[in-house]
Amino acid sequence: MTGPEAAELFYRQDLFARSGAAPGRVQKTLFGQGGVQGLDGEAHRHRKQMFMSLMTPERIEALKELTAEWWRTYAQKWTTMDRVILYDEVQELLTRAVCAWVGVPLPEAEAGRRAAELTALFDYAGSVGPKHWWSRLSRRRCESWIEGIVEQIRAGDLSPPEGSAARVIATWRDQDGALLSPRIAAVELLNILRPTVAVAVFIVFAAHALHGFPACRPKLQTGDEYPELFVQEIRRLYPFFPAVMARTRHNFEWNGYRFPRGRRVMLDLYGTNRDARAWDAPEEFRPDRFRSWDGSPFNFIPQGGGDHHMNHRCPGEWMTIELMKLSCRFLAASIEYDLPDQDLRIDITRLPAIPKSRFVMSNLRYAI
Ligand code: HEM
Ligand code: MYR
Repeated sequence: MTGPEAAELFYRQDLFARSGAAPGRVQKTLFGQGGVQGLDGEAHRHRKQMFMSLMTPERIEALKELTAEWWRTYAQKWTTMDRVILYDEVQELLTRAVCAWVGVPLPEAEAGRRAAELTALFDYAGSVGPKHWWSRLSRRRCESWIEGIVEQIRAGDLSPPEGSAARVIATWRDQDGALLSPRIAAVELLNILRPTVAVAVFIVFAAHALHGFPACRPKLQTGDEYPELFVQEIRRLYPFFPAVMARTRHNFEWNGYRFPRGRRVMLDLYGTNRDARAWDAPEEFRPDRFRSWDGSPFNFIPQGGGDHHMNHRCPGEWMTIELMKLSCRFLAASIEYDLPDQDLRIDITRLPAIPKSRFVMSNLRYAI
């Protein structure tokens, strides 16, 4: 299904459920089993509250400060390198920032390996063959790593700060008053670590757009308003999370279509964001269109639609926007770089789609 009207239908909980909706291969890589994505009704709302409680302005501000610090450290390192592959570097940078933010210790010697494993969960989730198996293996490794952390917290051997995601999740009680099993707590903590590293995809898209639309660069260097417009247009137009899935709860009819009970239904996020019923010149990159966007929860849904608390809409949406704004400003205002010859075309044969070259920069200049 595609378009705003279909999106509104898809988020009706009397008609659609999430339990058993995600294919097994996606659960064994991207999502994990037993996490919030597959819950319905009251169990979902209670678990969702755990995520939403981590998204206060103060907590998001703390993540921004940590991330800005790592941008500065990495930029200094990049000035000494011949070629910087932005996609790979930003995965590692975000891994360091988000581990510190959630309260998971990341020894220096492990940072590269953990970044690669967290990346494999989303970067190869849509692959088949050896990459798919590497994604599954990474899921097992990530879950045992984080399960160990949860157990250390519960045993009192590790004490992450009050309000940090590791502490909130390790001590969260489900509706029946029981702690989450260590495995499910790990799946949920990974539901924060993995997608935060995945913001690297959007940051590479932002670098790509800065190159393709150079008139945007000076506007990102000054003022507070433009970065938000620019970031929203990137989230609207670049291809990332293609579709979400649910299952019908009953037989019903809608707009002349018959929906049999138990049928798997996909909502096209990518197409809805470019639907001509909601957007003028939908294929054009025009950040200014967001000055007059109506704020509908169903026409602009790169991270799902509906309500953040009541539906499955992404709880990390504000975090994503803030991390992107910060990163766009840094790319536009704090560093200068050249682009060596490379293939910048977006490779739409992979999931997520990224520029074929992974965005290579050279001769990077950074004045502290
Ligand atoms: C759910 C996209 C970043 C945590 C979702 C959904 C999408 C999505 C499409 C499903 C919506 C639905 O089923 O209706 C993205 C994209 C991101 C991103 C493209 C960019 C990298 C984040 C971040 C977090 C996060 C930074 C960190 C907290 C989650 C969780 C869910 C979710 C926990 C499940 C929510 C639920 O089932 O109620 N995301 N997300 N995501 N996202 Fe994100
Ligand atoms: C997340 O990690 O939850 C957010 C970003 C991940 C995007 C991954 C895109 C590939 C999805 C493959 C499964 C598609 C299901 C229709």
